[in-house]
Amino acid sequence: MLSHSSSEATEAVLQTFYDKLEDFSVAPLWTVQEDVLVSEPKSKALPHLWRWSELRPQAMRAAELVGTADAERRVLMMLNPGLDGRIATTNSLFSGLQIVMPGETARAHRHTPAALRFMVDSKGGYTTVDGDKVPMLPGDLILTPNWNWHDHGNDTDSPMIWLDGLDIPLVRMLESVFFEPYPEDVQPITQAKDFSFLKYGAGSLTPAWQTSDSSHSPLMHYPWDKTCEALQGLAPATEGSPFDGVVLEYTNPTNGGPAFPTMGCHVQLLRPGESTKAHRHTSSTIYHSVEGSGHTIVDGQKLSWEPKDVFCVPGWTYHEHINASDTESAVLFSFTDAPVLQSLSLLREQAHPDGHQS
Ligand code: 1HN
Repeated sequence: MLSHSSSEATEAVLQTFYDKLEDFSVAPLWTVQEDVLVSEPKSKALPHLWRWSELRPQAMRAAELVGTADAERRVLMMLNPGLDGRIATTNSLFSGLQIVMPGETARAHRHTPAALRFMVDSKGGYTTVDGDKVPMLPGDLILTPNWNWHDHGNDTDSPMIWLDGLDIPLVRMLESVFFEPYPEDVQPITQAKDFSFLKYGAGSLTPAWQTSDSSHSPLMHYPWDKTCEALQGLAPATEGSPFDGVVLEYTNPTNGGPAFPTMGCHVQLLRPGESTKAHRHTSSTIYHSVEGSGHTIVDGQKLSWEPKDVFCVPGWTYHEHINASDTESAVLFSFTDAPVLQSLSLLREQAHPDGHQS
């Protein structure tokens, strides 16, 4: 008859054996089994909020001290306080605040991590993405996909400041980072201005003479006026999601998929006084409040946001949003690693059993 056997060795004998195993670059699974096969994930990343009122002066100070000739990119990285100095805002996502001063350029380069830019403060300026000069006004979302050449320029008289979002912690973990500087500081413009928007920006009217098979959205520019119009038009007509209010995804216009294979982008409107139900999902999210004030309760912790603040929700943490104003709508932009989890069959979502956290 087969049966489970019990251990006979003493602690001392076991320890000697475990020490000996190190000589062969092996280790017993059974002593760490509970750290590996956890009943559910527990992110090391902490819920955290970065205040615009604190970060903007630091970005301006960085611009006084460091030129774009010396810094490839003048970015203040938002490092999660739970991740021991890792270049990461959540386990898999990165966010930073980038500043380009009047007259400056940030030279052309390309890399395998994909990047998004959400414009926070500017009177204009641009990013050129593979020869397409994309204008950048506040609230605009700009994509610079994996291995696309990109350089930034400020041809206005006021600073440009934006939120950078990258999948760099994931790409580093997969040991797939490649980087290449462009041979010149600035790449040539080879397309009509804002070409991807001309070609794909009409949403449900897409070019019929060719098919797009790229893994990322071919649209590099989602201008704020369109986003705003969509939100304002829809909000009075629908309840939206119980967890996110009126939430829209920035989709690939050719197939309805996410902006990137590694990152999805959303914008959501919370009506005056609206408070959502709590849920959690294995994907992590970085939020930026575009307008309005409110709070998000993450794992029982209240993060109070003002316009232009940034905060993160680690994976598998309950979260719910509250618009604190009785008169104004609040709008949150966010990006998530959900497309990665989705494509690997690892995306799980769960509503809070009581609707709200206590
Ligand atoms: C990068 O290349 C940019 O191209 C922005 O503007 C932020 C953060 C980490 C690594 C590379 C950019 C970045 C970055």
